[in-house]
Formats: sequence, C-alpha cells, structure tokens
Amino acid sequence: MTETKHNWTKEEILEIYNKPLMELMYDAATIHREYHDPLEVQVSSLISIKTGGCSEDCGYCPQAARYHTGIEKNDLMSVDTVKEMASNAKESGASRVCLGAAWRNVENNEDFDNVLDMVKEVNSMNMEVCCTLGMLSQDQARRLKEAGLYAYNHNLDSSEDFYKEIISTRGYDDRLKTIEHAQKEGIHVCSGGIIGMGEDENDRVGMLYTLSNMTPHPGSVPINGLVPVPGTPLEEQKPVEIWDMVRMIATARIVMPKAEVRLSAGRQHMSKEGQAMCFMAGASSIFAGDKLLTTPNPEYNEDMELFKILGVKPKEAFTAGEQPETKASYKEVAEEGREKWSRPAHDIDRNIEATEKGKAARRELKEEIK
Ligand code: SAM
Ligand code: DTB
Ligand code: SF4
Repeated sequence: MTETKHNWTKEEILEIYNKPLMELMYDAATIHREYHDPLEVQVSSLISIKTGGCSEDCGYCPQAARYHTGIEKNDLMSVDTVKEMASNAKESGASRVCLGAAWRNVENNEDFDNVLDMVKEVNSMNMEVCCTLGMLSQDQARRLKEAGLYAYNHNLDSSEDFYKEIISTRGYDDRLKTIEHAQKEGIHVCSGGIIGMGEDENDRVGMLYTLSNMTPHPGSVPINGLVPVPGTPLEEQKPVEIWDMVRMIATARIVMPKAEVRLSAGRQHMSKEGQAMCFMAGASSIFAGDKLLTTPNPEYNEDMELFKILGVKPKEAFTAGEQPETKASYKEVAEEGREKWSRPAHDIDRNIEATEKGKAARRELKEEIK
C-alpha cells in the first residue's frame, strides 16, 4: 500500500496537479483502488438548520447578511424537523447528515443546546453526524463529541494568501485553530475548499498543501465548484471547468489517499460524464438531495440513475471509524470566558461594492413597501 505522507512540499503537489490529465487520472484511480472500494460512494445529506443573516463577508456566500441575495434569515430549525429530514435522507441511502448553520462561531446559548440535541438524536439513528457551525472553542468541540458528533466541517476554502482576497471578517489561523480543537476531541475533520473563485493553481495547491500536512489527514475533503450567486461579490465568476475539478479531485486523492474526497457544490452544472470522470479520478463521496444549503443540487432520481449507470452503490455508515457514544456530560459547560477570534478587517473592494449594492437594494425595497 502507498504510504500516507504528511510532509508534502508545494513543489511536489504542483507537479502532481500539472501532470498530463490522462496520467493524473490513472495515478489517482490506482491509489483510490488501494484504499477504497471504487464501487462505493458515500452519500451525505445537507440540512441547513439555520439559514441566512450571517455577519461575515465571505465573498462566495449567499447567506452573508450584507449582500442582497434574496435569502431570508431563519431561526434555528426544530429538533423534530431535523429528525424527520434525517430519517428521509437515510431512507434515500444517505449514511451521513451534515447540519449547517450560518454562524461566524458557536455561542454557548440555547441554540447550541438544541444543536447538541440534534446531534444526539441523529447519532441514535445510526447515521454519521457532521456539523458545520463556524468557529468552535475547545469546550464546544468536547460537548459536540460527547453528544455523538462524528465529523466537523470547517473549510480552509483556499490558500492562506488568496483567503485574504475573499474574506476580511475572519482569519485563516482561527480556521486552523478550530480544526485543531475538533481533532483534539477525536472528531473526524472534514475540510476542503472552493475552486473557481479567481484563484490560480498555486492557491489550489497551497490549500492541498496545508490539508495534506495535517496529522492525521482530514477524514473528508470537500471540493466545491463555486456556485456564483447573484448579489455576492463573486456573482460574475464563470463556472469552473470540469477539467479543473477533475485535476483538483485527483490531486487531493493522491496526497490524502485515505480521505473521502467529496465532489461537493457545483454538480448542478456538470454533465453525468463529467461527474463520472470525477469518480474515476478518486471522488468517493457526494452531497445528495435537491438542495445544498441554499442553492440547487441534482435531484435524488438523477443521482440514483447515475449510480446505476456507473454500477456504484451508497456506502454504509461508520466504515472509517467507530460510532461515537453519547455521554450525558455533553450538557455541562466547562469553559470560563469566551474564545477570542481575530477579525483582520482589511479592505476587499469587491466585497465593499457588493455590500453597498446590498444596502441600496434594501433601501429600494423599503421604499416600495411604503
Ligand atoms: N458558517 C459556517 C462556516 O463558514 O464555516 C458553515 C457554513 S458555510 C456555508 C460552509 C461552506 O460552504 C463554506 O466554507 C464554503 O466552502 C461553502 N460554500 C458557501 N457558499 C458557497 C458557494 N456559493 N459555492 C460553493 N461553496 C460554497
Ligand atoms: C461544503 O464544503 N460544501 C457544503 C457543506 N460543506 C456545508 C456547502 C455548499 C454550499 C453551497 C452554497 C449554498 O447552497 O448555499
Ligand atoms: Fe457566514 Fe459561513 Fe457564509 Fe461565511 S460561509 S458568510 S461564515 S455562513
């Protein structure tokens, strides 16, 4: 078996990324077969438990309150609704549920208590539970783990350099700190990013460099193609070329052989053939269901048709790790004081412009209502 390596250099990763595509796909497919059953695909279902109204300025995100994207701010979903949605997802073949909240970071409040109950309930349905709630303190990670959390999604999104051109309200170091908090509690880390935001190949490689030098490697690595949402600063970006998606997936597969490499956002614009190439190049997981968090995703029937054509089937839960045990102590808050997160607050012209446009659009709406 090819050894798992944690000291990749950027040069080595760049060389892999730039191999002739046919060679790159073959190498990735070979490694994929060493570590995984290529006929199994992990199916993960996203539930947006708290949508919109987010304080951050992430340039790609339709849920940032400051942009005018038409996404309404909702309250936290009820535990019962989450249970029902998870049960439907399980019936459709999903082995993992990912609960997403449009938060900068977790606060120790009633909403977080409810999220912990959601985790406990979905874990008791024998599904892998993942959360993506923003930044987490060590004690919050401990409570999530004790509630029964299997994985935590926290994306690096891009290289450290390019990150600064996309987000000004949160820092890369804080993202890394949150990942460390999850890892310390024995929670599987899910971390990847987005391509198609205007980054160059060095940024893509830079992100894979940071991820592939973590010990252990993230358990899953979502590769998202940017969904360019009107009203966001990145609204005019062209959908990423399928060849770039294949290259990114194949490179992730080679440098992190054990990870589930997830073909994530952007499938709505991909042909069946394009997606098949991504699976051939080492993708081993998808988000299924006709909605991601707020944007469309292929219909369930379309995915099942593709699985049939390719001869693949959904993966069982807990094949890469044990099911966590829920402990009553998840209800106890141990930490004193609040974690301090950085706020770099540099200017990003594109984000400032989109914010101004958002303000103007809201003023116009108010006038119309009067
Ligand atoms: N608020 C939390 C956070 O930022 O960590 C969790 C939710 S956030 C929406 C989760 C991830 O979704 C982001 O890190 C980003 O990688 C991805 N994402 C958001 N908007 C996207 C878009 N328009 N296209 C592709 N991926 C997107
Ligand atoms: C991830 O890497 N991609 C998912 C999940 N983790 C949370 C989210 C994609 C969001 C796409 C834009 C939207 O639907 O709002
Ligand atoms: Fe908020 Fe997360 Fe969207 Fe950034 S990516 S605006 S933190 S929901």
